[in-house]
Amino acid sequence: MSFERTHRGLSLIELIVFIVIVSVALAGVLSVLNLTTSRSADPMIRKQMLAIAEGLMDEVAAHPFTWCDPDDPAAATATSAAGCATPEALGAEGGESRGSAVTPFDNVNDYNGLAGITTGITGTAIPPGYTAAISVAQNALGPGAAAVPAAASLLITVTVSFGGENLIVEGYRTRYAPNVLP
Ligand SMILES: [Ca+2]
Ligand SMILES: [Ca+2]
Repeated sequence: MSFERTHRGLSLIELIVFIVIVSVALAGVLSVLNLTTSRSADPMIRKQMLAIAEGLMDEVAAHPFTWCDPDDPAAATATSAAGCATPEALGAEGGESRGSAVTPFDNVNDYNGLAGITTGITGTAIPPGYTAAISVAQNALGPGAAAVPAAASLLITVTVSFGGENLIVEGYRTRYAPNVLP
């Protein structure tokens, strides 16, 4: 047995072949990584959209859900829309607008149809490029006989957009305390 033969190192040719094979393999792996990154949504943008949507959802759901407009004297006593001089209907009542100092939105349903939102709950601007829209609709909640009827359950849908991307958050508000005013 020859000592030189069993312990000889790599030849230059073998080394070059090794480097070429590793380079080709690495290029393949990197190109897959590149493709995955470029086609996945930017996580920062998604997180920002979610934060905006959740903030708006909290703002809407924190409002009263009464039969009468809360400005109506019967708002705290009416047990149906028939008992109101100004019943609460889907959408804003006359003169109401979001964040108004005089006649602000005063019910969950007033937010229905609000679009092009660029401010958060505190009135401060949300980051540029993001916009939001809100819809509110009667929607029965729960299965069969146990369902909360549509008249006592509102589905709130907040849609936040950035570029061509939309993120939708849905939540329910039920009439658990119809006559309670803030
Ligand atoms: Ca109202
Ligand atoms: Ca309304």
